[in-house]
Amino acid sequence: KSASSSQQSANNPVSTIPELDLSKKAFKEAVVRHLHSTLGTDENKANNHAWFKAASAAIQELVLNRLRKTQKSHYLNDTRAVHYFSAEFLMGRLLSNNMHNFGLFETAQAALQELGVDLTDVLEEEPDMALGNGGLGRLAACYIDSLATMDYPAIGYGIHYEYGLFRQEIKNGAQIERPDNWRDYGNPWEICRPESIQEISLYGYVETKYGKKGQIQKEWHPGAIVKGLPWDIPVVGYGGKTVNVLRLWESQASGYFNWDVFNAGGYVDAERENVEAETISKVLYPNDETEAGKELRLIQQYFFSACSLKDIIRRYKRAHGDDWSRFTDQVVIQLNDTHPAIAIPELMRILVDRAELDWDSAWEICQNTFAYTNHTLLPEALEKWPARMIEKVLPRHLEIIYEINHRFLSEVEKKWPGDNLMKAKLSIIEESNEKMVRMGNLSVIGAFAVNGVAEIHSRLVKQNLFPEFDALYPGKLTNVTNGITPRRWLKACNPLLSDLISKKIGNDWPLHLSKLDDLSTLADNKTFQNAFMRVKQKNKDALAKEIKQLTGISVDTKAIFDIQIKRLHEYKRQHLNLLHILALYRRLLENPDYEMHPRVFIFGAKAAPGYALAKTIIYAINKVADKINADVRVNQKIKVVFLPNYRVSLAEKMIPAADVSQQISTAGKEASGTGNMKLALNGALTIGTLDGANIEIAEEVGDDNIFIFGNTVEQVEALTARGYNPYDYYYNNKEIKAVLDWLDSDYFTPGQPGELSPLKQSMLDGGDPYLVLADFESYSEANIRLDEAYKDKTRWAKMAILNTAKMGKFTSDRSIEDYVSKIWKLEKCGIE
Ligand code: 8GP
Repeated sequence: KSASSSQQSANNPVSTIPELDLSKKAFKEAVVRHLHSTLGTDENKANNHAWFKAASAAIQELVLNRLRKTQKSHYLNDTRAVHYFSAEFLMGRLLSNNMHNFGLFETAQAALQELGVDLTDVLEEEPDMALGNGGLGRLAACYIDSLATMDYPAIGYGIHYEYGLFRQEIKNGAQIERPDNWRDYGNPWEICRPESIQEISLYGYVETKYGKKGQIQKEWHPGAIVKGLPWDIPVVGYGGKTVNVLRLWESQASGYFNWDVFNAGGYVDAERENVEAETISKVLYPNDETEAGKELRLIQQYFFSACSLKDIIRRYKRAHGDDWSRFTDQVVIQLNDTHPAIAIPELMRILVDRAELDWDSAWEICQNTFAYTNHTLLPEALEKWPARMIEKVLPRHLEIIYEINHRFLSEVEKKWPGDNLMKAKLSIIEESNEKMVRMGNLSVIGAFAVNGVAEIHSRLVKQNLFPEFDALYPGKLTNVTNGITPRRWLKACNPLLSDLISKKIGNDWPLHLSKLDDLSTLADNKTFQNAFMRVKQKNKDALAKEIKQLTGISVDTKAIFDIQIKRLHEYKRQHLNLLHILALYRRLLENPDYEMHPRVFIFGAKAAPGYALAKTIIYAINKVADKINADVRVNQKIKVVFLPNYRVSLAEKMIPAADVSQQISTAGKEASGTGNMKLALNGALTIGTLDGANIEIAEEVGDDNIFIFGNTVEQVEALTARGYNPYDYYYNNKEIKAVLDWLDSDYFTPGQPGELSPLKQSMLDGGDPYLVLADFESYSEANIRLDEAYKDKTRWAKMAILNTAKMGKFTSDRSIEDYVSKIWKLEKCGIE
């Protein structure tokens, strides 16, 4: 077996599509043609950006060819499709990915070389499509990659934000937010589709009328109409056969825009009084895990949900006319968190008010159309909208929500007669001071399936978040563990490791990731260990150059590269990592012979602009970094690096170079994590808590190949139930006390004592809500185990290889197959 597979060249094109010319000659000609005819320049004048545009245009020719074939095939076969509704798609860059998916990367590299151009420089010209915040948005991008790769009919629906997630600069240690103008010089991939414009309504009032048979009819007289202009981003499957679409809506003023009503809303910040309809798709809310609480955000959600529903119904009607009976055979809509949940009452409105179906028939269609994924248990992230705000923006929808709720509460009454507390708990409406609409409850009631994103998370969704719903609707709540696309997160981002793997086990692992398990037999093989660690070393050398260029900091590439990359949030506990760094610093100052392998702590994280403590943590990391990196007493042993503007394309450079992956959230708080999977896939060892998908990673790699520490979910629950007091740890552990007190001094912020005190406060008087102090000691011990393991080169190499080998489960292809078999019930539609 291994003899025949090792004969396959690592770099074989993956794609054999007869009608496409994938030769070097053809690619070269296409690039030059586009340089001349699309960009109006020539080989001598073109800069890297022009080459990027020309190369993208050359690839886009192939993409569009396959897109046409895919769409025709889906149309002729009248396929059932999944419609992935998501307020975020964190796509990153597309050129390298699309080249890889057509099996054209090496060809393109050689072709450009002959033209005197370096592909690496060309790829750097592409801005990230950063239309998302973090995990949820990147997950959506991985899922549409897998859907196309596995030939499933699917379409992603979202918002064409003019500004994606802010660009982060670090000034004197602090985060500064700058606008992200990702489309300044145009986007070579997107296709504008004015022929598919949709119009949606906002504001106004509802008129109650009586129909011919005396039945009550509702008519919504909107106060404003907004146009949605679709932009299509082709999504190329691996192998280039299926090309699906991500359709993103841009808002535009329509002729019918009623400025008076719109302005009376006064919903945008005061300085933007001259508000235009375009505002709706202007910016991505830079919040992760917290609800923005802005009317504009509600309008964004409705805008893209309503445009997408209209688009789906237009397509359905083209094939089935006014016959609604087959709608749920053809259409399934996945709600990526509750952001698009307003689509539920919107579909009811269309069916009842427009199509004039009776309520029960409409509700049956609705309940068989939607499925909902929950991504977080944090109470502050569970969306709620003031009823008054929905009434103003979407008056008819509020009526429909009340009606859904009324009927739902009579179901509750049947199940738990007379139990008013139960009704209050499950009701879509929260009767607080201000009446609120709970989007989570609406989603559970309106969907036929609800899933969490890792085993433990789904269990907690059932046990803690929605236990009564689980009793009321047995079987509705389920799990689909997250996954990541190995095409982007290994094949494309780590070519050296990919080639090494392909040489050993053949080159079809990007499609069948469990084949990586064949590497397990090589984990003890000295030659393979050396080759594997040589690749890691080269990737570390490359990252060290990047670090130098971005921050001016020189790092020892023989040190352990220890990486924590994710959004900045207290529950993710970057400050636990920081406290440990401070502890090491103290140990080294007190005992210069303190035994440890040199280590570089590398961070990447954006904080929500309004999240003060998260910004303080970034500031603290940078201030500590300045001090440690300049302190000759310790800087041969530790360095601290904060890489600014963490994003998909930076992750692609960091992940291949990681020795250690920090996954240290408070148990029960991180729904899944996906960075944990990417890092382990690239041979990094995890130091982590028993939280989210870490638990499943530990099951796959085995306890010997991961550093687990800290309180478990049960222990966290018991500790908080007992009454957790962080001062117990502060007074009982000298090291904890010393490093926390250090934050009050001006040691790290010369002349400015107290700048870091809020961080200390949060962990003492603030109650330490994420149990940093409770886990500190265990974390510190795990770090010692890790350090010892690293000193044994052979042992470490074996562990790293086994991490890569055992990641098969975490391909997003497996997640998609789970969704397909448990929820979506799709069939593949192979394209020629
Ligand atoms: C994230 C979860 O925090 C993470 O554990 C999980 O892996 C990821 O979703 C994908 O399932 N949640 C979010 O990104 C999130 O809730 N973002 C919304 C507030 C925008």
